[in-house]
Amino acid sequence: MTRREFLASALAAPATASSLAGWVFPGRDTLGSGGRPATTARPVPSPSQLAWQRDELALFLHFGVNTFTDREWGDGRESPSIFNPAKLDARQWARAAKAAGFRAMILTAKHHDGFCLWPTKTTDHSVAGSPFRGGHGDVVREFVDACRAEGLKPGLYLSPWDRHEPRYGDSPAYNDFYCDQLTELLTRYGRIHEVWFDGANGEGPNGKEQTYDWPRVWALVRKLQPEAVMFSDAGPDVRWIGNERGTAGDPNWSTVDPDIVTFPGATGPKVIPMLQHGDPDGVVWRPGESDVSIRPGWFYHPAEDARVRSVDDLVSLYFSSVGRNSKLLLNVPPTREGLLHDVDVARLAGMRAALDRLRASDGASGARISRESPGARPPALMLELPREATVSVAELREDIAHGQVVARYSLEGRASPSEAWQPLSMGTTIGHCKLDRFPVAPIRQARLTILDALIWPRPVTIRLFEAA
Ligand code: FUL
Repeated sequence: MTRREFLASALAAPATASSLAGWVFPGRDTLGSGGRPATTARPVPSPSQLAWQRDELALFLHFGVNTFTDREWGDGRESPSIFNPAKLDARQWARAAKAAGFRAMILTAKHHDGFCLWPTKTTDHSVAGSPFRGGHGDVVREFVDACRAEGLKPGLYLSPWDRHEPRYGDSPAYNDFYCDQLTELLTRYGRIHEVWFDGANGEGPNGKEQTYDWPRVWALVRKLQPEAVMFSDAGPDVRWIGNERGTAGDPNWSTVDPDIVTFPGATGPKVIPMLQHGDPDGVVWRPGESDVSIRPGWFYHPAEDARVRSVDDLVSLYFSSVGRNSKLLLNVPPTREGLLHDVDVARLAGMRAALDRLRASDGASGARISRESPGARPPALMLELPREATVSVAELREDIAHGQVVARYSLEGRASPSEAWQPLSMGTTIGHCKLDRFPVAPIRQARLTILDALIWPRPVTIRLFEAA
């Protein structure tokens, strides 16, 4: 069946000073949220944050000694001699990612076991002590080169928690060690686009206690790679979405109150809600990244070859992450050979094909767009399709370069002007991308109404698709 896409771009309402006068969205005491006047500047993304979000899809690669021990968390006592991915081909990873429409890849340069995938001067616990490429290998180098060769942006994960390094727990000494490792990674390999700080710590009550120096770490990254975004529970540039299921909150604001989650691994009753939903009144722009694995584990386990997510499942992940104003960081772990598994590669390709089919246009996208009535309050937008269509997916986008403001909307459709409007979907936030699925409805006209917004909304882009 053909999938048709309608309605390229549409205007919700102009944001002029005069159009703001006298209009208050229901439930807001002024046009600004939380009592702020509408003219108060709201947070907007930095150029790096904007580019990061527009990439929409990044591939996560968990790879290391766990790949060879069949574990998820190594204990740091693994011998480097077990690391020998005989057919490692980072170009194969990059080609699969690119073909599936991913724009970035993030590699675990070091996981909690402390084993380093690059020949570091900071420890012997690295590829330099392994049989890989005769002890002269550098997985980080091959990864970065492969990214560049395929036009993908490289990112690196450097686990703060380190179960091998004896200095872990001697806070100042380990912080020096950790910053030395970061310095190597951020000075040897050219531009790195994302630095990933994990919040996990499984030391337990009698374990080692390490106090990280996050201000120092973040300042070091800023100095060495000013255009990289830093990920952690606490950002500072992009935040963890609060679960590892690939599901962003609804609503999902890209702004947060920075006083709720102040360091990676922070706990407290307000932490997960803030990560999941953000805060419309938050003073910091810190969009959410949804990390999830294509398999049950983060690392490759042969026993999970039959448990790779289906194409439908991957498409659902796209809807619940990218389609909720988040970014999808999908983990696809290399095998012991150093290759992405055929099944995983096929599922990635299937996901791409399904998303392309969804978005494919048959040339029927010449819908007319009109304001329902000039100066409509609340702002509404009417769309005239060139013919009747059975739509079941809507894609809405705010231009987040100017911030995020829509708090609630409704989408309706009808087959002819003489009929009553029927609800298609209701939603809260839109942000960079909002995807709604709804029961197939034959319509000729559609109407988007912005029911609530922090300030008067700028143009919203609408597209309607036939999903099946
Ligand atoms: C978690 C880690 O403990 C997992 O092993 C994995 O790296 C995941 C992405 O983050 O906190």
